[in-house]
Amino acid sequence: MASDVRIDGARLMKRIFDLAKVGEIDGGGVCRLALTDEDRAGRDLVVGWMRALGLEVAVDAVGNAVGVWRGERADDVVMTGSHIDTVRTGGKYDGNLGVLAGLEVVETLRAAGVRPVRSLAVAFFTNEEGSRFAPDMMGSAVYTGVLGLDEALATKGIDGTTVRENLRRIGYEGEQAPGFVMPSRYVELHVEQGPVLEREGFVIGAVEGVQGISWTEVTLGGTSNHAGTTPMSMRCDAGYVAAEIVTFVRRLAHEIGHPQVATVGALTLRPNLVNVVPNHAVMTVDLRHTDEAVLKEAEARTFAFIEEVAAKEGASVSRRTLARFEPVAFAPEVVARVEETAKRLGHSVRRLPSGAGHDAQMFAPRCPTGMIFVPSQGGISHNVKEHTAPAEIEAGANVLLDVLHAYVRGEA
Ligand code: HGY
Ligand code: MN
Ligand code: MN
Repeated sequence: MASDVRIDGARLMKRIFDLAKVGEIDGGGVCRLALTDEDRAGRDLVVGWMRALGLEVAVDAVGNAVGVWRGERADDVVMTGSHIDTVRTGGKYDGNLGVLAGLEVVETLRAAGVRPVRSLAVAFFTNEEGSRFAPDMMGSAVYTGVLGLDEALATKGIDGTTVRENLRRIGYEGEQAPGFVMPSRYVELHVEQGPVLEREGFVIGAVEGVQGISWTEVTLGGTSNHAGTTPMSMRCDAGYVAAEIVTFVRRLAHEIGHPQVATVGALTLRPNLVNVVPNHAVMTVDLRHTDEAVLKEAEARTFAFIEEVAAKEGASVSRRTLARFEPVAFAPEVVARVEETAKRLGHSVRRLPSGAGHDAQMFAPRCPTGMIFVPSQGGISHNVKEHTAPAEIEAGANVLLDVLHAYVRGEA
C-alpha cells in the first residue's frame, strides 16, 4: 500500500541548520570531533529532540544513543540513524542528515496518526569518523559485536586520551549494553560524499554496499642531524622516507586504477624544524577498494615498499593497523526496495557502491540493511563547503520515510 505521507522539508532543514550551529567553523562547516565538548553539545541537542518526540531514549556503554517508538510488536525494531560526530573540516550533512531525517520520519508518521506495528528506532553512533580515535565506525562496530567494548574504551586517541575518559568527561558512558536494541532491518540516509550522482544527474542512490577500508599507522625512525653540515650520503632522514611513501601510494592507486584510492591524511615530523634532518615521522595510510583481493594486493605492495625504502635509508619502521574492514554488500531486497520507492516517488535513481565507510555496514551481517544516497555538490565532503540542495534532501528523506513506513506497517 503506497502512502501519500510526506516529510516536512522546512522542519528537517531547520534541525540540520540548528545542529550545524553546534561546533560551527568558518566557511559554513562544523567541527565536532568525537567525544569533545562540541560533540557533547550536539548529542545533548539531538537527545533533547528525541525526547521531545516521545521516543524512549537510552545510551549504551560506548555512548551510542537510541530513541525508540514502540509498536505493537515492541521488540521487532526497524532502525535508522547514522552519526553526529564530524571530521575537523566537517560539513553540515555527513552523518547528521541520516539522524535528523530519522527524527523527521518519526515526527511525520506520528502526526499522520500512524500506529506502528513494528517499533521504529532512530540512533546516533559514537565516533563514526574515526579521525580522533581509530577505527572509524567504532560505536556501531561495538554495537554489533564487530569490535570489543573494552578494546574500544581503552583506545587512545590522537591526543593521548582514551575513549573511556572522554565518554565519562562528557557524561555519555551509558548504562545499556551495546546492541541492547537489535533491529530486524536497518536503513540509513547519507550524502554520497562523491561525484557520481551529481555528475550523472541522479537524485537518489540505491547503495549496493561499502568498499573495503585499510588504515595503517606507520612510524619511521631516523637520525636528527644538522641540515647544513650533514652530507647527503650520511643522512638517515625519516622525512624523506615518509615522502617516498606518500608518492608511492599515490602512484600505486593510479596504476591499479579506479576504484582504488590511497591517502596519506596525517603526517607528523619531529623535531619539525627548518634546520634539522627529521629523526621521526608518523603517518597514516588509507587504502580502499571494492574488491578484497585487490585491496590485499595494494596493502602487500605498500608494506613491502615501506620496508624497502626505509632499509635503503637505514631508518627503522613500525606499523600498526588502525582499521580494517572488508567490502560489505547490502541486502538485495533492501537495495531493490530503495530503488523501487525512489521511482514510485518520481525520483531518478541508480545503484552504486559507497566509497565512504558507514554505520550501516556494521548491521549488514546482522539484518537486511541498505542505504539511500543523495548527491553531494561537486562531489565534495569532509570539507566545510559540503552541500546538498534542500530539494534533494527532501527527496532522500521521503524515500527513507516511505521505506521505513512500509516496514513499520509490518508490510515488508
Ligand atoms: O572514513 C570514512 O569512510 C568515514 O567518513 N568514516
Ligand atoms: Mn558519514
Ligand atoms: Mn565522514
